[in-house]
Amino acid sequence: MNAASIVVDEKRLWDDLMALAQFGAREDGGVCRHALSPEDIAARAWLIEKARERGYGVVADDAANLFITRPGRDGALPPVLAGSHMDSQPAGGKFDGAYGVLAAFEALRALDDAGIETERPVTAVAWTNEEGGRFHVPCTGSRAFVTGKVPEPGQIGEDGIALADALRATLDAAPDVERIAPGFPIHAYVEPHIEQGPILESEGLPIGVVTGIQGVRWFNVTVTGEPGHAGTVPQAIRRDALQAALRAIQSLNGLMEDFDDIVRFTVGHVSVVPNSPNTIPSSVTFSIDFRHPARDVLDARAARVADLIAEAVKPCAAEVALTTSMQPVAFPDAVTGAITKAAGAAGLKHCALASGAFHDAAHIAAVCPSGMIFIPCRGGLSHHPDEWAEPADCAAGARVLANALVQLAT
Ligand code: HGY
Ligand code: MN
Ligand code: MN
Repeated sequence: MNAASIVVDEKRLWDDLMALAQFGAREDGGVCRHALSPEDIAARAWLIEKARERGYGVVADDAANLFITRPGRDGALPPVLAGSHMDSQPAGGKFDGAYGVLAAFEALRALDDAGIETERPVTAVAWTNEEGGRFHVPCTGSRAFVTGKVPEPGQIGEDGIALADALRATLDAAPDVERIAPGFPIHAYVEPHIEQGPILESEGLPIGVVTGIQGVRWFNVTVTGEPGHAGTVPQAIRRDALQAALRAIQSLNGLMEDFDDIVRFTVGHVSVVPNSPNTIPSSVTFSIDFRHPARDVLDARAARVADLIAEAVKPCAAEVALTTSMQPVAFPDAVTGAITKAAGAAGLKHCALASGAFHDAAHIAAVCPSGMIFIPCRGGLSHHPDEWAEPADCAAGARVLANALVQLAT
């Protein structure tokens, strides 16, 4: 039986995707499954049970990354990993992250069904807190795996709970899952994911072979002014933190201007204190998400952010913290080639494309040859309740993954 003939079970995968979407289901059809939340804990328990039904090994590390392993002929060899994340955006969809974890799990079952034995173990992984929706430093799990320790365990989530406490509660909820330290040798990593962009759908292609991921800089900015009565304090002496923040964002728009439309600059999170219509804002916190494929552009513009904000907010003050920095990554031929070969063997049209979104693969690429498989999503829409992928495309991506895993694990 060769890898090209692997058949995944489209219905089994689709049923799993719809079942996982129930954990944190929103009334509008989307998903809100914050990292380490009760919904995430329940989803993990659901997946652990399915893995045990198959006799796969299940372990979790200190960052609550979940590893589900199908044995290979030589258990001493570093495994090939495949997966993504199960946490979602607050108004997220059914497929971002979830597809990658379940496509990897389906690939393990497809290898069972095809009676294929690999040389190396093959492991499906669910990384913790990729999105950063609750704990604002994203990719907690994949960073922990690469560095050997949980990043910023003291960071406080949107709900006031510290990351370390949320991790402990999650791990304690599955006491029978063996615990390991973060990080172990892996041979290769493949992350299946929806494209979160329009290219594959507009080109009518079921598979994207991802060439790399653009770089990212996240900042957290706190502007401090003076509270006061909206009806009595003269404009001339106000230190209005919100007006100052608006000036800063306007200046940042100038810094991030790009006639080639390659720069991606977003202020997506703003909080105002005391957030009352008739009180002058005393403090405003806002996020900066800045992305670009070229490191020199990232470095040059990121270096100017703090000074530009300090000038723009006067007479208010500002604190600017760089909270996330991901360098652009290019995936090696060893993995992109295996994915391309797998797509060809499955008779699936495909193209090479870069990822505008970041993924755990951006970190894992630092410790082993990594790559990604994209499938189309409707209208390129993601980070939205209406996010959608077709069952046939979900299955096609899992089939390419299974074939690529056999190549990489043998
Ligand atoms: O923000 C991102 O690029 C990813 O989807 N979390
Ligand atoms: Mn994702
Ligand atoms: Mn996402």
